[in-house]
Amino acid sequence: MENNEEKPILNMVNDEEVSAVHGDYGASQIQVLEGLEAVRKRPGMYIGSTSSKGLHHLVYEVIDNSIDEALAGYCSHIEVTIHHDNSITVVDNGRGIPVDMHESGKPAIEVVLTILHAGGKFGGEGYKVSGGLHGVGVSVVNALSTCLEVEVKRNGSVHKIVFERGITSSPLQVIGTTEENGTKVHFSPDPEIFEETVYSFDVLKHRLRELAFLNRGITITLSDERDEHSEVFYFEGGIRSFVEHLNSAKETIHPEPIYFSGTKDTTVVEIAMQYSTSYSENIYSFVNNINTEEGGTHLAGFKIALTRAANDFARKANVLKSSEDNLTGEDIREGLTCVISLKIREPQFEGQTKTKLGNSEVRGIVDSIVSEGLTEFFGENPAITKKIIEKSLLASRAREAARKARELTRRKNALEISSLPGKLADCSIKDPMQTEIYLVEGDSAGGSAKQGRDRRFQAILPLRGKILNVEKARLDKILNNDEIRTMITAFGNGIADEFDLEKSRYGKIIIMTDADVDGAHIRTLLLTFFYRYMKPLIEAGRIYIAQPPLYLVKKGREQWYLYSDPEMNTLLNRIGRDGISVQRYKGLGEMNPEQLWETTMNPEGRTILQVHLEDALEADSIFSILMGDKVEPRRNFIEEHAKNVRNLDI
Ligand code: 0RA
Repeated sequence: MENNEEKPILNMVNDEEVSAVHGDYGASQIQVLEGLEAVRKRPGMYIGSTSSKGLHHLVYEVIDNSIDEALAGYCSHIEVTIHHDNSITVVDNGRGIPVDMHESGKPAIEVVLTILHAGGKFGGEGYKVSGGLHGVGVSVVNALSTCLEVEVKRNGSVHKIVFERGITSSPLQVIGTTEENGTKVHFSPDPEIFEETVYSFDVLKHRLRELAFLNRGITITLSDERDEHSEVFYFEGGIRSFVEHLNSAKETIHPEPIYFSGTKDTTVVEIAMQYSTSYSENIYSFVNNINTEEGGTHLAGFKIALTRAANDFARKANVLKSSEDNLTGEDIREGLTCVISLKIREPQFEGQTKTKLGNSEVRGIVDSIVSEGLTEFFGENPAITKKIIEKSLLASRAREAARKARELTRRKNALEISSLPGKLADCSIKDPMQTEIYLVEGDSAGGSAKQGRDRRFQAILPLRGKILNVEKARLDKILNNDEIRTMITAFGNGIADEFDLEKSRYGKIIIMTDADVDGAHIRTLLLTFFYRYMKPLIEAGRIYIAQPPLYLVKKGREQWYLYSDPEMNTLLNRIGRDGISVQRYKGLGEMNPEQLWETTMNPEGRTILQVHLEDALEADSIFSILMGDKVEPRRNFIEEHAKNVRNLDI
């Protein structure tokens, strides 16, 4: 998949089928059919998966071609429509896919749509930005659609061609005249291929908005015919607007994002950055519109340059005395939100998920563009720069205090005979892969859980009251919080940059709180803490949420536990209300140890929800909104999501 060899896309089809479709056929047709069949046999190889993710990937694959047209300067508008039947239309006003005859004897458009990677061979030089991680081209979308129709407006005519499961069913013909240029692709994902064929407006919206941020000046429209609504994404400021959006729930320390850009040879670099009063670092880097989650040379170049420029300024301004150590990069990045976007000719993607940029020349290019840009900005904006440096100094002092606090915790642990917290009821099995720890709200529920558990593999840690909101505190203060220290010791992994997944004392960490607002709040506080300081636990899928029942329903000798209001309604509708008694559980404490075991803790019958970190960008924004300083975004978020709240108990 990595090479750009021309690969045909269908495997083996009997001769009758071939001639039925093509009439006369030659070797090249058979090749096409072989290639298509390969895509249909192993779709995961080409689009990652056949889940909902793969389904949405089809849309990105088509749009990427339109974005390429835009980057080449020929396209300004892209319209995406989700139809009633979950088919998709993408319309752009680019040059239109070429329709002239190709040397194979087929129209170029037919080659583009039936041969893998053929797109770039028809003048699509520029930056082949396409492809997200897969970048296989529209021919793959064609192979995986029951029907795909393309209309091209080009050279004064409207041309149309239709395919079924990748095979040409109606050859290219002219169906009208036009003054315009552009391409319209309509496709219906094949339910024989995809496990899920329903499109999510929100998922598409997220990526389309991101593309509009990353490619300034393009207008992208997303319309949903299923409920007749649409949104338009156009950002005058490009990645500056992106940073403003990311910081919308944060208190910023300077009014506008700092922005600079530069081009070296064929590499285009753009950076927008803005500091907020928060304590987290949020840098998102993109190469050819792909989120380079694992970083790489561009990110390294940025960090080196920022650290150097900030220290230079601090020394010159005498904020940092000659006797004092340099500020560390981490100190300087505290509270920084930054988007780095590169467009490069031949990106080398490395790493586990192929999202780490490997091109070594890029490090120096980004370093020099950032150095130049920042030195100029710092020189022209001394007041803002002082604020940034002062914040870094505070971060540096807090880091030193945190180091001492950590050392103290470590030494104390080494001295104490049993270093585990007294509140922890540990399990007897030591192999972490077999064990789990319940974080339980309150001492009384903690008591029930301790009695109800299977002590061989289940540990219980009762948490008293609300834990600290880590969104509003630096590490030194966080380490002084009892509940948090207890968790760190019990888990055994350490925290922040010292976190080590290998040292886990438990395989699962299960949050068990009451099904009311307080419980939800405690759960969010815990998740915020894990997200900011123990992220690998979430990434490894080790964090779970227990699902205690909401109701106990009794009728005669029978009884049922119900876990949601819809379940309750179904039950009431089916059996009626006669002769039944309903007990609404207000808190875990109302259950006796046996009930708690039976309904919530016994692996044989319980349901636990695994916490996923699908999209760090989204997660960061939600935690900032829910836990940060600004009231307005929080109110908006809650209003917007109130309809999804299942059991609000105030
Ligand atoms: C190949 C070559 C050229 C454009 C395209 C493909 C193209 C593909 C798609 C898919 C959706 N929209 C598209 N727009 C363009 C270059 C054409 C030229 O040189 O005129």
